[in-house]
Order: sequence, then structure tokens, then C-alpha cells
Amino acid sequence: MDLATKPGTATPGGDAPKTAGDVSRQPQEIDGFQLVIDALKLNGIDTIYALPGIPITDLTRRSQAEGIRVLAFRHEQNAGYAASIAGFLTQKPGICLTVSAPGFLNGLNALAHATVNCFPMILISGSSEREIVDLQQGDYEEMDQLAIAKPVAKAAYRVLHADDIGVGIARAIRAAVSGRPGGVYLDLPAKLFAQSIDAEAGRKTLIKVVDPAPKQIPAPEAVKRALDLLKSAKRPLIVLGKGAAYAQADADIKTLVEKSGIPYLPMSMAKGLVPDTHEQCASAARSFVLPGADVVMLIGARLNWLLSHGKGKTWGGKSAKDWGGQKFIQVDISPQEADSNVRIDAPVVGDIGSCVSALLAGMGGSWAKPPAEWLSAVIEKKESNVAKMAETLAKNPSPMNFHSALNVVRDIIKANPEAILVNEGANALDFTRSIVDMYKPRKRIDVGTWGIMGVGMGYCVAAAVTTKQQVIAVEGDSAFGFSGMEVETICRYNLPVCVVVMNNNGVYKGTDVDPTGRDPAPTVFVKGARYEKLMEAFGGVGVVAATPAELRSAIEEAIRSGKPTLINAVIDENAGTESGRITSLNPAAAKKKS
Ligand code: ADP
Ligand code: TZD
Ligand code: MG
Repeated sequence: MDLATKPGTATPGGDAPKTAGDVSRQPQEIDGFQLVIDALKLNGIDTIYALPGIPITDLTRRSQAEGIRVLAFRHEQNAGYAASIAGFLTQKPGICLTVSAPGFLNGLNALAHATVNCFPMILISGSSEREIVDLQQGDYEEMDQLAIAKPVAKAAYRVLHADDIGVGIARAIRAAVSGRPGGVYLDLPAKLFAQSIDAEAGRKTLIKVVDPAPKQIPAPEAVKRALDLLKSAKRPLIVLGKGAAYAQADADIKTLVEKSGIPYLPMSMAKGLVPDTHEQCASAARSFVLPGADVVMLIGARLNWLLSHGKGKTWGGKSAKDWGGQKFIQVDISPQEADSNVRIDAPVVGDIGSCVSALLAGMGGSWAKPPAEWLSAVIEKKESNVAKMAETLAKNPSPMNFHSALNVVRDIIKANPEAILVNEGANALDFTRSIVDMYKPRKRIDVGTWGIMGVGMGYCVAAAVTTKQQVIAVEGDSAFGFSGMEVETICRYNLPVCVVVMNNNGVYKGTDVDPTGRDPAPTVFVKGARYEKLMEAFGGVGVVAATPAELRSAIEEAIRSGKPTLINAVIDENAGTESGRITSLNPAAAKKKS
């Protein structure tokens, strides 16, 4: 089918000829709206996460009329997070569409999030009139959006002429998905949408991007260097990061892990890339394998704060700045990543699919497993920690705590391994990550590199739409508040999303008080809040669950019915700890240490 102007498809607001008589007398024209839609469709973009308004309302309408799925949100930040995670899940850039200045700024947070997390996303924002913006004459929603987006985007472009739309969209797609993926900003001024050019000539300006994320083959000597180092290891460890999950090289990664026999540690969003229940999984022995390992192979994981920068006590160093003495292999698409925190002895630069298959080829048929003492020490540590956790999980305290509630979620995910688990909060995040095993790749999506609150409902929408699977969101009550209004969006599109709000009456805990007695403490909320009524308000199912049994039957029913459901899981308000697992990052704790 011809993707550019089709007779009879022009909608009000476009500049296409109105009658057959016009068509015979005038050359056919195509407007900016249509060129944007055609360029997106030509490149396989089938979904847009949006919030309409001047100047992009007609772009949302006409995109929908042309078969693109347009999901309209209640706040651009949530549309943006949805687009970012759609990029992670599909390897296609997730598109977020917003209005100018305030809408753009609301979407900007997600653009930065996409860049920081290496997710491919394009934020497309309408903008006001250039001449007025540049002279700062006070236009409607005036803002120099391109300049503001640049520092947080991987790339940022503005298109001023309709015949540049094809190039603008092609560049945005390439920048988002090639190399290290990231967030791209595309500025489309209001005037552009109304510009009309000759349809025939306009169509010729569109570009179908060929090979948008080209393979990057690692150098043979880099692969050999890495394998030689791995071979020499007495206590090797593999760390899988979300870059490895993104790469969709699932079978080869599992083969690499199994062929090498090396214990592996999945980062949060890499859980399930190889099942958490695999005998080589060392998650339950994390604090043993990190300082204990002598050679560590990082696959799509950065040595940032989440891995204590590769040094300090976590890695067996004597103090916070000391290196632990490990040698590192780093498999990553970014040639600049190596040596960012500690020395990387064997960088392997390339896309993970190509790197892992080259490593596998280099390993050949007879690869010696790591020394038995190391493997048995890891297993021993792991078994004792798993046994301790099992004891805690078996308890059934009243009121319910994080463990007894998450024991239920753990069983449910085991029985429904295809379900997507969305997770945010502090304790609600940390406990879920350590208690709920994942069995399949890209099934766990969470707060990511920044530990950001607010991704929850946007992620739920995008996960349901792109995967068509059941979504289960485990949300701290604070975390949920950041995007809670999108339960209307979930109901409107009737998505199979079950939100479990871990309601402990506040941020970390619900027990703080204002010492002056005037106000509620900054960390606490209305006690006994009825979050489930929010879902009921829009026609979804709301349930209060005060016991693990109630929680279990409510989630099972949500999965059975596929209906939008919100379960208010009443958790002991004393149960959490300050900042969950990252208490040590609080300035007061850091002060005590120094
Ligand atoms: P985690 O938080 O799980 O540790 P990070 O976000 O820190 O993961 O690291 C992801 C890494 O993966 C980034 O350094 C990024 O460059 C890399 N990466 C992303 N996609 C690919 C890919 N297709 N091939 C190789 N490396 C990739
Ligand atoms: N704002 C944003 C955008 N991100 C953040 N991470 C924070 C604020 C600070 N913050 C955390 O790091 S966790 C958290 C906040 C506000 C909420 C924790 O409360 P919760 O979870 O109810 O979601 P628990 O289970 O009560 O710990
Ligand atoms: Mg809470």
C-alpha cells in the first residue's frame, strides 16, 4: 500500500483537496501532519504514547485514523515513561507526543530517563513560532525546547520545512536505536504541520531507515583477550545487566552461562534472562560472590552506583575508595564505558548478540568449568541464605508484612512466568527484587538506573500494549501516587493490569510524627487510604487485601478475568526501613561513616 497521501483519507485540518473536482484541476498536495504520519508508518512505528493539545491534536487524530495506535494519557510524564519502556521491550523507539512548553517539560523527565537507562525513545513535541520564541516576544507556550532538551537527550533535532520531515524522523530513529540506545528529542513547530508541499515530491523525501541498529562485531583480539582472562580465573563471575536483556540474544546468553559453568548475578532488569532458579544463579550469594570473585565478566551492565562503582567493601576493598583486586571483562556497545570507574582489563566492544556469539565460538567444544571449590562455596552460601529466606517467608504475621505479601506474588509469578512484573517503591522494590524469582527475559521492569519513582502506571500501559501479556505491578503507596491517575487510562483501554499497592501508610514506613505536633510528618500519608476506590471510580475492580490469602485470591481473580484491578494490600506500617536497601546513601548515614 502507498504509505503517503491516499485519496479520501484527508481529515479536517489537513490541506488536501476537498472534492474530486479539485483533484483534477490542482496538483495534489500533502501537509506536514501527513508527512509525519507517513514517515513514522514507513519505519514500522505502530504506537504513539500521547497527550493532545495545540499544536498536535490533529496529529493524534489523524495518526489514529491511519491505523497507528494512539494511547492518550492523563499526564505526559507517564506517556513518556510508557514510550521509554516500550523501547526497551521492543527495540523500536518508543514515541511520546506532547504539546509545547509545559507538555514538553512534563515529557522531558522521561526523555532523560530513557537516555540514562539506554532505552530508545523519541520525544516529539510541538513548539511555538520560532520568530517569536527567538525574540522572546511572549508566544503561546513559548520556550526554546530544543536547547532545553539537548543536555538530557542522546540527540536533538528540529524540523522547519515539510520536505525535511523524512530526514528528521530518519535521524531521530537512527540516533535512538543505534549504538548505545537513548532518548532523542524531535522539535516540530506548529507551522510545520500546516505546511503543504507537492504530494509526489513530498513522498520522495521520506526515508525508510535501512539497518537502523547495525551489528557491531567485536575485534577478534578483544574476544581472545577476554577468553584468556576468563580461562585463567579461579573464581569467575558473570554479571548480566539490562543491556543484555535489551539485546534479545537470550538463547546465546544462556548457552554462554551454561557452557562456561560460571556463577552469574543478574542486575534487577536482567532477572529471568537466565531463570533466577537456575543452579548457577548467585543472586542469593551476592555479598559473597562480589568480594570473592577474581575475574568478573560484565555483559551489558555498567559499574555505576548499583554495582558500588566496582570498588569498596562490596568488592572486598578495605575502604570505600579501595579496589578489590578483581580483573574485569566488559562486554558493551559503548567504547567509552570501559575504565569509567575501575580498570577494565578486557573490554569487548560490540553489540551483545555479536559479542556473545563470538565468545561462544572462541570457547570451542571443550571449556573447563571453574574450580570446584569456588562453585561449591557459592552453592553453600546460596543454600544457607535461601533457607533463611524460606523461614522468613513462611511466617504469617498480622498485620501482613512485605515478606508475607511478596511470598504470594512469588508463587503467582512462578505459576504465570509470562506475566510482566512492574515494580517501584523503596522497600516495596527491594523486597520484591530479592523475593520474587523471574523465569523469562524482560519480564521485570522497574525504577532503573536512577531509582526513579513514577514509572509505574506508564510502564503498565506500555507493557500490556506491547506484549499483550498480563501485567502485575507491585507498587509502594508513595510510588503509586506519582502516576496513580493513569488507572483511568488502564480502564479506558481495558488493559489486563493488576496493581498491588503495598500500603504501609507512607514513604518507607507510616510511623513518623511531626515533633511539633502541627502537621503530619513529611513521610506519612492518610492512614488506611482506600486506593482501591480509585480503580473502582473508572469501572475497574478494587479489592482490599489484609491477609496473604486475600491477596492471593485477588491476584488470581485479576489474572483469570484480565480486568483492570487494584488491590490495596494492607502492610504493617512499621515494616519498612529508611530508604529500603540504600539507607547508606542518606547524607546522615554517610556523615556517621566518615
Ligand atoms: P544495569 O542497570 O542492569 O546494570 P546498565 O543500564 O548499567 O545495566 O548498563 C547497560 C549497558 O548495556 C550500557 O552500558 C549500554 O551501553 C549497554 N548496552 C545496551 N544495549 C546494548 C547492546 N545491544 N549491545 C551491547 N551493549 C548494550
Ligand atoms: N522522587 C522521585 C521522582 N524519585 C525518587 N526516588 C524519590 C522522589 C525519593 N524516593 C525514593 O527513592 S523511594 C520513595 C521516594 C519518595 C518512596 C518510597 O515509599 P513507597 O515504598 O511507599 O513507594 P515503601 O515500600 O514504603 O518503602
Ligand atoms: Mg510505602
